[in-house]
Amino acid sequence: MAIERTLSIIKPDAVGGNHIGAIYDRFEQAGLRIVGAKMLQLDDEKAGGFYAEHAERPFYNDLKSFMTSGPVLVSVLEGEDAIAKHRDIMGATNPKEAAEGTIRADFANSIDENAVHGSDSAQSAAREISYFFNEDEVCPRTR
Ligand code: RTP
Ligand code: MG
Repeated sequence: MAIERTLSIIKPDAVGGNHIGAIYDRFEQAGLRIVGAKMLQLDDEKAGGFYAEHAERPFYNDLKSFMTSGPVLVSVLEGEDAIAKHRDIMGATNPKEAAEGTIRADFANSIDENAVHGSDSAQSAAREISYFFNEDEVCPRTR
């Protein structure tokens, strides 16, 4: 299995709920390494550009409002099969449909405020990592 990188966001509801440590623990327990991290207050333009693929969807404005409602923690996670592994431990978009023990089942309240984001493909991961991080802000592990 290939070593991959994926972009993770702990969304404003989970940052506000004080769940950063619990969610990072899930990543590390799953064998994912945090190789980049920063806390950001997004504005409408930065959140909108990130979710540009959803610009025509009815929930786009609500999604931007939510994502700018408080700080987010953006991280680059690295590990074997990291993109799919991260999506697995996040759980389904709608927490009501998320499998038991997943991050969204345990920390999200609704489909609109669902605690975390994870890249959904290698192509998205590459775009999303470079959207938030310069190359020198991602630190490969040396030990
Ligand atoms: P994300 O991008 O945030 O990781 O979530 P996802 O891949 O599981 O879901 P996606 O289809 O990319 O949708 C992005 C975010 O938009 C909101 N959404 N609302 N009301 C709806 O039908 C609906 N569908 C999507 C969710 O908050 C989702 O996380
Ligand atoms: Mg998505």
